[in-house]
Amino acid sequence: MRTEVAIIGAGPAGLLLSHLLAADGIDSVVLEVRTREYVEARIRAGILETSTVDLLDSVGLGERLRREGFEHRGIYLQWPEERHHLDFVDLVGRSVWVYGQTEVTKDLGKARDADGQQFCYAITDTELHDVATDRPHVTFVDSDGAAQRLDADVIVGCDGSFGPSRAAIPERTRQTWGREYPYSWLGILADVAPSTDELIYAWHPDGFALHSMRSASVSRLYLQVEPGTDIAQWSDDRIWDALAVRLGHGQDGWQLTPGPITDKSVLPMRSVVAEPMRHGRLFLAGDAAHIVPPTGAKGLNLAVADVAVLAPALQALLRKNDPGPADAYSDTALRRVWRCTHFSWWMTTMLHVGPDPFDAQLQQSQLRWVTTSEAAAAGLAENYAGLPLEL
Ligand code: FAS
Ligand code: PHB
Repeated sequence: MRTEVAIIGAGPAGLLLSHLLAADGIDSVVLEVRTREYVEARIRAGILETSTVDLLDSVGLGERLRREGFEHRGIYLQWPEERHHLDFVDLVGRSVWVYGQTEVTKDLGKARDADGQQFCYAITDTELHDVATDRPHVTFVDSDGAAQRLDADVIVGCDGSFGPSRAAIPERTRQTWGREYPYSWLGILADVAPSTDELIYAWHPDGFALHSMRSASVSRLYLQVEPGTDIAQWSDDRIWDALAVRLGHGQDGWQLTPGPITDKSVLPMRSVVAEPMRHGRLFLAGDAAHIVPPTGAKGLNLAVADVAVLAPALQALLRKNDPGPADAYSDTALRRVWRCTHFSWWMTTMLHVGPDPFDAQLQQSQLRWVTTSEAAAAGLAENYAGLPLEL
């Protein structure tokens, strides 16, 4: 098999990259270890920044998003006895959209099918070869058990935090920064109408809680729990009771309405940044290069921003023989990666409680500052809703 760009991973980064490359007439093959059904059903992110929505719109992927998604002006920050709305539109002129990553992935898959995109799902034994040469290739075993080789001009690792691409960059040239946060998120999906019009991020002595949503009849909520929490220890009643306490049920007449939980999982909280995001003819995009804690709703949006910069760089390299943008890709992408890594850390450390009461005092002061100072609120709004695709 031969193609111009071999894309490893059919998550948002890989699918959107293949779509952007096709718009420039560049051929790609997408390789994916899971089945398509599994990838499209994987419950993950829920918030799209303005830049992401504008990009999806520009490539014909905004219609269902704008029909079925929810445009939000901002978020609520909450702590015991207080709840404050930050209006991003008033603060920085940008809104955010609630539209599940599952839906983005389905929309991308449908658009790629219409384009005749070549996919290889349910593969195994993915290996990258000769990435430092101008004739790189990928070997793998296809879903029929046949050994395959895909020759390409370029390989892009969009294979997430556990894929092989990051390790294909030699140790001697790779630098990785990381932080494990001392807490995890217990996330639930529930068949119940959201009890709020916009997201509530709540600080509470018992722990952080977040009320998000997926539709008018499906809510998405999270609780701070200990790392390594056994989900079996959390009955549905215990989850709803903890959410009610932390989100302020009964405060100023507000009620949290529980409902049937249809999915629950525990998500570790960590930051990872791997530099560089390019080695020879191998480029990394999305979670393959960086992981952020979901508190800032940045993961999916960063993956989009990476490929929005990478696609034109590959077009310049492969169509105009201009290596400049590709040579600049890693530094360009990493400026936004580090900005989002900082913001995700800032939101996470502001809202998650730990054993030290001094930290709790700092957090409450920070929350009061962000909800009373327009300058501080604009800083949060700019990072949450308003970053341009390229910094
Ligand atoms: P993805 O991980 O989505 O896609 C990588 C793809 O590569 C996967 O389909 C994988 O199967 C495939 N792959 C891996 N190894 C391979 C191999 N050897 N060969 C071929 N294919 C291979 N972000 C938020 O903003 N908010 C959230 O609430 C949120 N929740 C999350 C919950 C979980 C459990 C996880 C893991 C992540 C969450 N994220 C969240 C972050 C998430 O949305 C990512 O940022 C987003 O999926 C990034 O997209 P990709 O870079 O495409 O990586
Ligand atoms: C979600 O809806 O899954 C979500 C929203 C905002 C976050 C994290 C997750 O910060």
